[in-house]
Amino acid sequence: MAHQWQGVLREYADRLDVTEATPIVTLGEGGTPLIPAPALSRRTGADVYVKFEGMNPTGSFKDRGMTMAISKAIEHGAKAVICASTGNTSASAAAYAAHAGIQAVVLVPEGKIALGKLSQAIAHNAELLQVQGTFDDCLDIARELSANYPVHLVNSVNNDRIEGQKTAAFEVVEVLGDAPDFQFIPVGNAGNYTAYTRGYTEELERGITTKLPRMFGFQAAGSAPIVLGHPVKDPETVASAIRIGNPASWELALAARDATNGYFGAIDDESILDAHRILSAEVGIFVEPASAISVAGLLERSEAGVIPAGSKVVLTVTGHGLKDPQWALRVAGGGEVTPTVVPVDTAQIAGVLGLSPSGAA
Ligand code: AN7
Repeated sequence: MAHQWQGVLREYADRLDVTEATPIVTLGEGGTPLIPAPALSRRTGADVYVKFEGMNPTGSFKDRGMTMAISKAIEHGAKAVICASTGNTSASAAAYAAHAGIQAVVLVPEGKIALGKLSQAIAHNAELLQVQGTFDDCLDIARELSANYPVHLVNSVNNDRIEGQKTAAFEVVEVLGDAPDFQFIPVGNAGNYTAYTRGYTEELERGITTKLPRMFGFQAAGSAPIVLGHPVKDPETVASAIRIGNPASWELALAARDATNGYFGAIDDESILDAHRILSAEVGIFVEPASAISVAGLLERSEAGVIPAGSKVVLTVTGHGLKDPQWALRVAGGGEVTPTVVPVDTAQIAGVLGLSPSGAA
């Protein structure tokens, strides 16, 4: 029988706070591919791999943390969970709560989350409220509700989320045999940046690896509080997943940066969409805009001369392109792709394709 991946709580039971008393709620998350990206290696002179987290059950890395957060919530007797979300956390919370048979409540900024993610939360029967404010407003309210009402908070301020998410670093190390030289990652609340740093640090402490990767995190230019050094009141970017003005794990992320000789940078929206096109067209991996910022960050840092030739580089791409697909139809500089319409006529279609007959048979 083929081996079936057991989900991160079972696969890494010895590395997580999971006991006999923990009811394991899993959809088989983790075990995602680490894909060599020769096109990006050629562009940068580095040895580049893409950790494709869109391959998780709900299409984002959030599932690694959600299996842990929902399992622990139920262990503690929770009957309902709550989160604020730019979309992916709510999709994941809704799916895992549905699987466990408990209620999920999700607060999202009105009109600001991708349709695929909204559809997921609704499909999985979450109580979804669109708040007339930003993600940061939603998180403040979710924290207040969880402090005063019987709803268990599953945002990444809950350490169980970070614990589950650190398993992605374990998987990278298993495949590469050591930590990479650089780990590139999108940053919103900086929970995942914190989680990868924790995972790599634990591997070093266990003597499995010889070094920590330099943790390179990227925010969208219109939503770059960590880079600017102050909260952003009205964050704006096409990368709706990381439209976050006051990151919850800000302090932890600065400590992680300092511990790894890391870096935080900002990338403008056009460069994010350019990187999205490169990753789609040259590597064959379809991601949502927030995830493409890892690629944009590598190209920008490579151009700046910071990435030595031959460096081992891992780009984590956090969410699937099918969640927010319309960006693929945008042409660089503006305008939309409209596929050519043709009649049911082989010769005409060959003509449109510029094909000449391949000769007599
Ligand atoms: C695709 O869903 O915050 O820096 O509420 O969906 O750990 O916040 C999503 C974040 C990167 C940033 N890429 O991760 C939410 C939410 C994608 C994301 C991030 C998010 P963090």
